[in-house]
Amino acid sequence: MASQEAATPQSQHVRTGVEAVAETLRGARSALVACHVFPDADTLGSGLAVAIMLKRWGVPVWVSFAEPSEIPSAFVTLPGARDVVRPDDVPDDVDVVVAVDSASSERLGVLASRIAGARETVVIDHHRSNRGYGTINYVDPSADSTTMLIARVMHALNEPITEDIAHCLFAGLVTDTGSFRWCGPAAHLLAAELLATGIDAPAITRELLDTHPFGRLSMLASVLGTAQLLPNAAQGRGLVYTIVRLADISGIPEDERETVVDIVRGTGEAEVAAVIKELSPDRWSVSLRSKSSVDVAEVASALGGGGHTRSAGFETDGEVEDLIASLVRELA
Ligand SMILES: [Mn+2]
Repeated sequence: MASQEAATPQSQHVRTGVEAVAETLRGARSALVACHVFPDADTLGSGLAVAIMLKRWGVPVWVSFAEPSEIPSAFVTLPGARDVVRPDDVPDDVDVVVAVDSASSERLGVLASRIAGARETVVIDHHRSNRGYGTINYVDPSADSTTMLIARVMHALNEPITEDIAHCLFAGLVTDTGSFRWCGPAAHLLAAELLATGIDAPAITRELLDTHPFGRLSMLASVLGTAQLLPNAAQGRGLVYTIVRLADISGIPEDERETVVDIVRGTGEAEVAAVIKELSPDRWSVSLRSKSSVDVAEVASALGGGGHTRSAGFETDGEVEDLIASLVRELA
């Protein structure tokens, strides 16, 4: 049967749902597990959990992400993180591509090119903007993290969630829910299941969310000192924003700037928070957060990005003043 399947071209029929994912993973002869660029704990936790399972089955598997070239230091203690390979080290002829937590194939960077050569592409994601670029799509925007969907795949497979897998799944769960501040009962139920395996949840959380280099303190001092409040923006509900310039993060890991928005969005006078990050001169990546009434996914989509209702983003070129003006316009 395997030799017949080897000749099968990319499937014509697109299938959806957890059972189709389970079936496809069962039939995988080799796999590339593709995480999104500038990976977070949800994409890496999801990818590493799938890889641990496939390895257990004896399936050759490579976990990779396109950018940056090194795994961020906060994630090196995730089980299997040291086996993550660079895109160039992934063989050309993998059987199945599994894309995790990536709303579009563009989010896979150079790894997106591997989809064309694969027999099947499995997309597992919880972003509402995901249109399903796989041959098998399991997209559920009601899930609080992609690792929740991975847990459901494992349940469908009757695959035991061992401590190493639980560690990976918890990493995505605790970070994407803001330490369980924005999530439903299913997230808490999964947390209970994962904790029962014996993982050290406080240590995992501390490593992922509460550990930063000393240099972050002066970065915050400079960045937060220039924050602006526009109380009339967003129909009078308020916008607070700050800019993180490249000079602000010199000497500290780039991913430290991702933590700025969590501080800025605590501003009581603003429904919407934005952190405008300088990627290169006149190239910006913008993180948006809202509290309760503004759909920032819609705002980000209008500006060329995407995301979730309360957490979204986009990238753009040009003068930062123009960027702020268009953001205010979209919020009006
Ligand atoms: Mn996620």
